[in-house]
Amino acid sequence: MTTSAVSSHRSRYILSPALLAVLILLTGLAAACGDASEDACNDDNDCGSNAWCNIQEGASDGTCRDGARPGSIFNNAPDGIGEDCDGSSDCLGELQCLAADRVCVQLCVPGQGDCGGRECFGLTPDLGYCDYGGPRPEVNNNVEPDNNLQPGESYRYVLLEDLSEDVAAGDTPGADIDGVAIERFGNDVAYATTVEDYDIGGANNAYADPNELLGPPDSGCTKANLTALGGAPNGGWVILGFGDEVIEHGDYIVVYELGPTVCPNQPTWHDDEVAVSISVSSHRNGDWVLLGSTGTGQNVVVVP
Ligand SMILES: [Ca+2]
Ligand SMILES: [Ca+2]
Ligand SMILES: [Ca+2]
Repeated sequence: MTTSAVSSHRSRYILSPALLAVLILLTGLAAACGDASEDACNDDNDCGSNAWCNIQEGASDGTCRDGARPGSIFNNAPDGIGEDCDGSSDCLGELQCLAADRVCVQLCVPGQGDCGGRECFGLTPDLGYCDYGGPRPEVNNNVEPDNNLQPGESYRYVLLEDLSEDVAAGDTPGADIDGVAIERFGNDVAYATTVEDYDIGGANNAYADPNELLGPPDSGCTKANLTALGGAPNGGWVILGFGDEVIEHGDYIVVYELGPTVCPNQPTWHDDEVAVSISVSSHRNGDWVLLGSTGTGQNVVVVP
């Protein structure tokens, strides 16, 4: 990667961890408080994390509407919920394939009551999925990670789940990730060394090799040496290992997702939202602990 790209990455870590945490919190609040109603849009990415783009049939653009995109399950496709899937193309209507369980689910916004009386299991504060009658999800966003550890166990694996609906973005559908780091006291102490499991899709995805996620970021903020996860509708998840390095309380997980946050020299790129979980296990159905998600203006999550 180029020297200038290195300095743009490194300059972010002059911030103290405490200040960075505050900035992350403020970024989240700003997103939560934003009112996207009536903003012009071409797709959901134009409307932020808690709104959707309403385009009338035959029109080329539309207006943002707050909240989750209305699902179609209550009027025409109820039998798709809970069915097995490998990617969201296997699911009916606007149902999405939940990577952790490989079943079709309806997305929802926690607390908005948009699951028709069923519970909305939150993946992030702004996004979740409606209870589909299966086993309680193993991704738990309400625990202290350290409380989940048995004696002798350590968190060693990171699960990234693409939350982006940006699947029509040419040959890089979904989140565009150069590398993943464990950061401690302002330094990247380890980069991913192994791809344990993955589901990366997208019919036109020219960047589907998950090995591009390994090692230090090397894209130089160009369209190279990256993995496009494919977007949530195409599966879009990967489990990475870090060799002997363990993930500790107070660490940051840094996702080098190629967008304006990581690459200020690319203001037209998108920051794509990615859910980040950790586990002691490399198994896809392991006991994953959701740390949070990256997205607009933010490419790190904190290990509490
Ligand atoms: Ca992309
Ligand atoms: Ca790379
Ligand atoms: Ca991106």
